[in-house]
Amino acid sequence: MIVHFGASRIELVQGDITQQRVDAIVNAANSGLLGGGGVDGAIHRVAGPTLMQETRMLYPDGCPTGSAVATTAGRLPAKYVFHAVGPVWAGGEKGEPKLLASAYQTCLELSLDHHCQSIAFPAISTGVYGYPIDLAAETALGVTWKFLKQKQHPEVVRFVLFGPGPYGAFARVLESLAE
Ligand code: AR6
Repeated sequence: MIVHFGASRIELVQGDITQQRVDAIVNAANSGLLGGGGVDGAIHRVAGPTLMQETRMLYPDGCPTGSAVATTAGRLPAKYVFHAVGPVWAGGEKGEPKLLASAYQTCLELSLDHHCQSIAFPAISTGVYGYPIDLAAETALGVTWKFLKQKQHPEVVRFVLFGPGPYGAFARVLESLAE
Protein backbone atom coordinates (compact mmCIF):
# COMPACT_ATOMS: atom_id res chain seq x y z
CA MET A 1 0.00 0.00 0.00
CA ILE A 2 1.28 3.48 -0.91
CA VAL A 3 -0.09 6.85 0.18
CA HIS A 4 1.33 9.95 -1.52
CA PHE A 5 2.00 13.21 0.28
CA GLY A 6 3.01 15.81 -2.28
CA ALA A 7 6.65 14.95 -2.96
CA SER A 8 6.74 12.21 -0.30
CA ARG A 9 5.05 8.88 0.26
CA ILE A 10 4.34 6.32 2.97
CA GLU A 11 4.73 2.70 1.87
CA LEU A 12 3.63 -0.45 3.67
CA VAL A 13 5.27 -3.72 2.66
CA GLN A 14 5.52 -7.21 4.11
CA GLY A 15 9.06 -8.48 4.34
CA ASP A 16 12.47 -8.50 5.95
CA ILE A 17 13.92 -5.12 6.85
CA THR A 18 17.50 -6.30 6.28
CA GLN A 19 16.78 -6.63 2.53
CA GLN A 20 15.55 -3.06 2.00
CA ARG A 21 17.50 -0.84 -0.40
CA VAL A 22 16.97 2.48 1.32
CA ASP A 23 19.27 5.15 2.73
CA ALA A 24 18.50 4.27 6.36
CA ILE A 25 16.97 1.28 8.07
CA VAL A 26 15.75 1.48 11.65
CA ASN A 27 16.67 -1.11 14.24
CA ALA A 28 14.42 -1.95 17.21
CA ALA A 29 17.23 -1.92 19.76
CA ASN A 30 17.51 -2.01 23.57
CA SER A 31 18.84 0.90 25.59
CA GLY A 32 22.20 -0.79 26.13
CA LEU A 33 22.59 -1.19 22.34
CA LEU A 34 23.78 -4.67 23.21
CA GLY A 35 22.17 -6.60 20.36
CA GLY A 36 19.49 -9.22 20.86
CA GLY A 37 16.85 -11.19 18.97
CA GLY A 38 14.13 -10.15 16.51
CA VAL A 39 14.97 -7.30 14.13
CA ASP A 40 18.06 -6.41 16.16
CA GLY A 41 19.52 -9.91 15.78
CA ALA A 42 18.71 -10.02 12.06
CA ILE A 43 20.25 -6.59 11.40
CA HIS A 44 23.48 -7.38 13.26
CA ARG A 45 23.77 -10.76 11.52
CA VAL A 46 23.51 -9.27 8.04
CA ALA A 47 25.49 -6.09 8.79
CA GLY A 48 28.42 -7.96 10.35
CA PRO A 49 30.61 -7.11 13.36
CA THR A 50 31.40 -3.50 12.40
CA LEU A 51 27.92 -2.48 13.53
CA MET A 52 28.51 -3.55 17.12
CA GLN A 53 32.05 -2.12 17.08
CA GLU A 54 30.67 1.22 15.98
CA THR A 55 27.81 1.35 18.49
CA ARG A 56 30.24 0.45 21.31
CA MET A 57 32.72 3.11 20.25
CA LEU A 58 30.26 5.93 19.54
CA TYR A 59 27.61 5.21 22.18
CA PRO A 60 29.25 3.45 25.14
CA ASP A 61 26.38 4.59 27.40
CA GLY A 62 23.72 3.24 25.05
CA CYS A 63 20.62 5.20 24.07
CA PRO A 64 17.66 6.21 26.26
CA THR A 65 14.19 4.78 25.65
CA GLY A 66 12.29 7.03 23.24
CA SER A 67 15.38 8.08 21.33
CA ALA A 68 17.66 6.79 18.54
CA VAL A 69 21.29 6.99 17.41
CA ALA A 70 22.92 6.53 14.00
CA THR A 71 25.71 4.29 12.73
CA THR A 72 26.83 3.20 9.30
CA ALA A 73 25.32 -0.05 8.01
CA GLY A 74 28.13 -2.57 7.47
CA ARG A 75 27.15 -5.11 4.80
CA LEU A 76 23.49 -4.08 4.72
CA PRO A 77 22.20 -2.54 1.48
CA ALA A 78 21.65 0.79 3.28
CA LYS A 79 23.89 3.71 4.21
CA TYR A 80 22.84 4.06 7.85
CA VAL A 81 21.23 2.17 10.67
CA PHE A 82 19.25 4.24 13.16
CA HIS A 83 19.12 2.28 16.42
CA ALA A 84 15.80 3.25 18.02
CA VAL A 85 14.76 2.24 21.51
CA GLY A 86 11.04 1.79 21.95
CA PRO A 87 9.31 1.29 25.29
CA VAL A 88 8.44 -2.04 26.88
CA TRP A 89 4.63 -2.25 26.99
CA ALA A 90 3.45 -2.11 30.60
CA GLY A 91 -0.29 -1.58 30.11
CA GLY A 92 -0.18 1.86 28.48
CA GLU A 93 -0.15 4.04 31.59
CA LYS A 94 3.61 4.40 31.87
CA GLY A 95 4.08 6.89 29.05
CA GLU A 96 4.50 4.21 26.39
CA PRO A 97 2.71 6.10 23.55
CA LYS A 98 4.83 9.20 24.10
CA LEU A 99 8.05 7.18 24.21
CA LEU A 100 7.16 5.22 21.07
CA ALA A 101 6.23 8.45 19.25
CA SER A 102 9.50 10.04 20.23
CA ALA A 103 11.52 7.02 19.01
CA TYR A 104 9.90 7.39 15.56
CA GLN A 105 10.21 11.18 15.60
CA THR A 106 13.95 11.00 16.41
CA CYS A 107 14.53 8.62 13.49
CA LEU A 108 12.70 10.92 11.09
CA GLU A 109 14.81 13.85 12.32
CA LEU A 110 17.97 11.76 11.93
CA SER A 111 16.95 11.07 8.34
CA LEU A 112 16.97 14.82 7.67
CA ASP A 113 20.30 15.32 9.48
CA HIS A 114 21.86 12.56 7.36
CA HIS A 115 20.28 13.73 4.08
CA CYS A 116 18.37 10.48 3.57
CA GLN A 117 15.79 10.29 0.80
CA SER A 118 14.38 7.00 2.09
CA ILE A 119 13.98 5.27 5.45
CA ALA A 120 12.54 1.87 6.41
CA PHE A 121 11.03 1.16 9.83
CA PRO A 122 10.06 -2.10 11.50
CA ALA A 123 7.12 -2.06 13.93
CA ILE A 124 9.22 -0.93 16.90
CA SER A 125 8.32 -2.44 20.31
CA THR A 126 5.73 -4.87 18.92
CA GLY A 127 7.80 -8.05 19.35
CA VAL A 128 9.68 -8.87 22.55
CA TYR A 129 8.58 -5.54 24.04
CA GLY A 130 4.89 -6.52 23.75
CA TYR A 131 3.35 -3.29 22.42
CA PRO A 132 -0.11 -4.03 20.94
CA ILE A 133 0.22 -3.83 17.15
CA ASP A 134 -2.93 -1.73 16.56
CA LEU A 135 -1.84 0.92 19.04
CA ALA A 136 1.74 0.86 17.74
CA ALA A 137 0.46 1.38 14.19
CA GLU A 138 -1.58 4.43 15.27
CA THR A 139 1.45 6.02 16.88
CA ALA A 140 3.97 5.12 14.16
CA LEU A 141 1.77 6.34 11.32
CA GLY A 142 0.43 9.34 13.26
CA VAL A 143 3.95 10.68 13.88
CA THR A 144 5.01 10.01 10.28
CA TRP A 145 1.88 11.64 8.85
CA LYS A 146 2.46 14.81 10.86
CA PHE A 147 6.18 14.89 10.05
CA LEU A 148 5.67 14.53 6.29
CA LYS A 149 2.93 17.13 6.31
CA GLN A 150 5.30 19.61 7.94
CA LYS A 151 8.59 18.77 6.23
CA GLN A 152 7.70 16.94 2.97
CA HIS A 153 10.81 14.89 3.61
CA PRO A 154 12.18 12.19 3.37
CA GLU A 155 10.79 11.15 0.01
CA VAL A 156 10.00 7.58 1.09
CA VAL A 157 9.00 6.34 4.54
CA ARG A 158 8.53 2.56 4.33
CA PHE A 159 7.14 0.33 7.07
CA VAL A 160 8.38 -3.23 6.69
CA LEU A 161 5.91 -5.49 8.44
CA PHE A 162 6.76 -9.03 9.37
CA GLY A 163 3.70 -10.99 8.23
CA PRO A 164 0.05 -10.39 7.34
CA GLY A 165 -1.14 -9.56 10.89
CA PRO A 166 1.12 -6.53 11.41
CA TYR A 167 0.62 -5.49 7.77
CA GLY A 168 -3.17 -5.53 8.20
CA ALA A 169 -2.96 -3.48 11.40
CA PHE A 170 -0.84 -0.79 9.70
CA ALA A 171 -2.99 -0.84 6.56
CA ARG A 172 -6.19 -0.23 8.55
CA VAL A 173 -4.67 2.79 10.30
CA LEU A 174 -3.15 4.21 7.11
CA GLU A 175 -6.48 3.83 5.28
CA SER A 176 -8.26 5.75 8.01
CA LEU A 177 -5.64 8.55 7.95
CA ALA A 178 -5.86 8.81 4.16
CA GLU A 179 -9.69 9.10 4.09
N1 AR6 B 1 12.18 -7.54 9.44
C1 AR6 B 1 11.10 -6.80 9.79
N2 AR6 B 1 10.43 -7.00 10.94
C2 AR6 B 1 10.87 -7.97 11.78
C3 AR6 B 1 11.99 -8.78 11.48
C4 AR6 B 1 12.66 -8.53 10.25
N3 AR6 B 1 13.73 -9.23 9.88
N4 AR6 B 1 12.19 -9.66 12.52
C5 AR6 B 1 11.21 -9.40 13.43
N5 AR6 B 1 10.40 -8.40 12.98
P1 AR6 B 1 11.40 -7.08 18.04
P2 AR6 B 1 10.98 -4.96 20.06
C6 AR6 B 1 9.23 -7.76 13.63
O1 AR6 B 1 11.18 -8.14 19.07
O2 AR6 B 1 9.64 -5.47 20.38
C7 AR6 B 1 15.52 -7.36 20.74
O3 AR6 B 1 16.06 -8.45 21.41
C8 AR6 B 1 8.57 -8.47 14.77
O4 AR6 B 1 7.65 -9.42 14.27
O5 AR6 B 1 12.52 -7.26 17.08
O6 AR6 B 1 11.18 -3.49 19.85
C9 AR6 B 1 16.23 -6.05 21.05
O7 AR6 B 1 17.59 -6.25 21.33
C10 AR6 B 1 7.90 -7.34 15.50
O8 AR6 B 1 6.65 -7.01 14.88
O9 AR6 B 1 11.64 -5.63 18.74
C11 AR6 B 1 15.50 -5.54 22.25
O10 AR6 B 1 16.01 -6.10 23.44
C12 AR6 B 1 8.82 -6.15 15.30
O11 AR6 B 1 9.70 -6.55 14.24
C13 AR6 B 1 14.09 -6.02 22.02
O12 AR6 B 1 14.19 -7.16 21.18
C14 AR6 B 1 9.64 -5.76 16.53
O13 AR6 B 1 10.03 -6.92 17.25
C15 AR6 B 1 13.25 -4.98 21.31
O14 AR6 B 1 11.94 -5.46 21.21
